[in-house]
Amino acid sequence: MKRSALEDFLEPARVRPRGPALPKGVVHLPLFVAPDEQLDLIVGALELGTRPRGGFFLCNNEKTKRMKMMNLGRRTEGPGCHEGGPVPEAWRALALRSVAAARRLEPSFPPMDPDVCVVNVYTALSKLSPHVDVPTRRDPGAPIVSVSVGLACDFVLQRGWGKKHKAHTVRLCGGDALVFGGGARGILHSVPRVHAQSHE
Ligand SMILES: O=C(O)CCC(=O)C(=O)O
Repeated sequence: MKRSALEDFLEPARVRPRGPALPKGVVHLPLFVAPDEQLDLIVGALELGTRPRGGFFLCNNEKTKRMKMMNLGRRTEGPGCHEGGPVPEAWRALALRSVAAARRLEPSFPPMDPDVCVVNVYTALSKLSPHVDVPTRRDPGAPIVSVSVGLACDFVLQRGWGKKHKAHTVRLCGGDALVFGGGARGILHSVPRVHAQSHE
């Protein structure tokens, strides 16, 4: 697909009012990724994702509904290995830049080495149930960076299971980054809704 045709997938940059406060350790960076860099991400993901081995696979189970996923990075050998290959250098640089920007608001974020990456392709029918991304013993507070390209979604964060823990919903639009780490590294998170009409 031509790069110019992919421009239709980009969200027009809109300045949004600041949303409600997020839990400590979670930083939303609206419009952090410029349109050109978003296109690079799509092109790169399509190239890697459509390889015969190690590319996108369909995930549809009790946690993840109707989503294409691709795993890249660290576990390329041994038990639990996958064949995706390393995280592209430009993506690593973007993750590091996001953490550096987030650290201005949340200086406690520990350093991280972005050596593992999941690419999720959502449609309007996709959903990701509440879950915790298990931290490694080596870097228990190392931040996670989520970068959005394309349609907007609701991203929900909650300190624990059950109603006594307030659910914080942040609307992520194309070009946004969300960083969570330190004491919030083990926060529950989910994507209950993708906004199909968000381009209009
Ligand atoms: O798509 C996202 O940013 C969330 C992904 C996620 O939580 C996961 O894949 O475990």
